[in-house]
Amino acid sequence: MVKGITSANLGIPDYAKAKAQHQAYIHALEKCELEVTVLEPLEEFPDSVFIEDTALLTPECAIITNPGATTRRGEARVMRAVLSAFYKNIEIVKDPGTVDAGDILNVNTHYYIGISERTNQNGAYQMIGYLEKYGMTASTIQIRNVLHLKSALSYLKNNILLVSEELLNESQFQKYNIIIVKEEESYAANCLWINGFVLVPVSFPKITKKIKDIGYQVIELDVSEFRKLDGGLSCLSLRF
Ligand code: CIR
Repeated sequence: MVKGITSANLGIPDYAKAKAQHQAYIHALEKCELEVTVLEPLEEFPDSVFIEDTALLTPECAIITNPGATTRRGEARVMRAVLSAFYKNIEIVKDPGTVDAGDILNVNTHYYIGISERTNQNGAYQMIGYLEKYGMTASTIQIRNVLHLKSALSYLKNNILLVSEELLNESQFQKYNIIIVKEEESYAANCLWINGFVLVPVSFPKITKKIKDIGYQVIELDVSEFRKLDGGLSCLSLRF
């Protein structure tokens, strides 16, 4: 993973530290009462630890993406075999469409798809087609300044949306109870609601307090080594 893609100027990840942080992340998922399957590392794909980008998992089907970074394409191919153990219905995004599932935010049966440097219009159309085939809905949102849509927001259930300032005015989000993530804490916009717990990156006291104040049990996790590769909390797992 130390050779993963990055736009951050935070240095090369410390591998031993990253492994320890990954282990703590797995324990946190288990604490949230999830059963965790840990896959074998793919040494030839340094970004494969960011597994969230390779597939969208819905209650009805798994959709394998076609990652926007060419060095990540092979990760999605591996996921097809992995997911066939869990899913009967598997769909695949194909060229010229590209999608990183880090660009897709799920709220109930709706999916918001960020159009980004990684996810293009064609990929989004394919996604929408698959989601509608299985009775779900989707819409697109143009994003700027962040890698993925979910780098800038998280859905915390109960109609609560955590949104960083740049997406505040998005008309599609006005129906939610919005918690604003200020610019200086923008990395913490990527949180993870799981079974009443919220996983939050450490060292973001303002947003941590706001989440605690609404009554959620917060688990703070250090993911500094993954941040060095533009990764956040949600990217390190696929939940279903
Ligand atoms: C990449 O650039 O693809 C990885 N280094 C980081 C991916 C992070 N994934 C995510 O936010 N869903």
